[in-house]
Amino acid sequence: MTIASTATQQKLDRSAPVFIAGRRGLVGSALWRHFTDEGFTALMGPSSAELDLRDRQSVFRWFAENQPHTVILAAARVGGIKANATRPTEFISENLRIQVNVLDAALQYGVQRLLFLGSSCIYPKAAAQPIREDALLTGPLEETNDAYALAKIAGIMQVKAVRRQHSRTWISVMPTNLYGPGDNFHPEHSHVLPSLIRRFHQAKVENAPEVTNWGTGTPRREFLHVDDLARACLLLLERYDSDSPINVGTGEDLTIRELAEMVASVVGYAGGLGWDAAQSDGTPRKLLDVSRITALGWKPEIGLRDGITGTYAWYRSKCDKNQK
Ligand code: GFB
Repeated sequence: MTIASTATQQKLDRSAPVFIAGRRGLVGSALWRHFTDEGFTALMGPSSAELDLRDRQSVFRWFAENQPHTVILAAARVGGIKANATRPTEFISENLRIQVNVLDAALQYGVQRLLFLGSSCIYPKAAAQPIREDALLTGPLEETNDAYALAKIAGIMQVKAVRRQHSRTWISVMPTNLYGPGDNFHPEHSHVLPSLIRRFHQAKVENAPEVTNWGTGTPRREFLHVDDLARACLLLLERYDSDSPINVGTGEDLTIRELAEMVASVVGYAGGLGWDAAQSDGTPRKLLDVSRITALGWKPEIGLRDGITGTYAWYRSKCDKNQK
């Protein structure tokens, strides 16, 4: 697949209304911080209580009243491996409804620039590593998150269909596993990095001799700080225009065991590490090929250890506040 024609140069008007759907989430809040720092003065981000994106009528009414110029669709039902594996019905149904409502309304109300966020789990389980964008739909998906992945693939297809039929500059962006301040630290439903931060912190406070993590510790994952993703999103809105989704990651991965050791060291937990192999490992490896986005001039700025240190500080500040 050629990428020669995908680079574009269209600076966004900083005073035009930009709708960040999912503004309270991990990604949406990072987008809000970055776009504010970059001088955007008309950001819009109703909470889910103010606007339920699963409700088609409310979404159309909101677009009619607010007329956004640009849309970033960062709203989704998300979760870690266990949430995905045990709640596939909600993951497919809610994500499809959110996407179809927002994309249909954006089409009807003339939104020219739109960025749809997916996930690296859209690629086949056995995709060659690092995973290139053209691996999409070349093989079966990882079973623990196939419902979520299929919803995201449907979103990519809808973006592509609108581009083809209505000539809008809409794009799809596929980030690797994300983390950072504002993450969900739920012990069962969250992703691995916030789970480990919470578990090691608790073990340190309670002087626990050992901590047990899920799976074998052998799967490999790539982790991107959400502030690096936010920078990538603005750059892509201004510089990328193609039917193909584009990957965003660091290009480096590590085993879950290595990640656990790093989190334990940042938190200051000195006890032992155990593994519960009865829990799913999920996909064995999921490293993205990031040559397309790096060719556009973006690279990650926050190293994993520094990113975990900042995220742990954020978690501590929330814990301390809740205890007061
Ligand atoms: O972050 P995670 O849930 O997401 O799990 P996935 C990554 C790996 O960490 C798996 C292991 O091998 C887990 O078994 N792990 C070890 C843990 N301890 C824990 C723990 O305490 N909590 C969690 N959550 N994992 C998700 C997908 O897959 O990644 C989503 O289900 C989405 O669809 C998301 O794509 C980014 O990378 O396995």
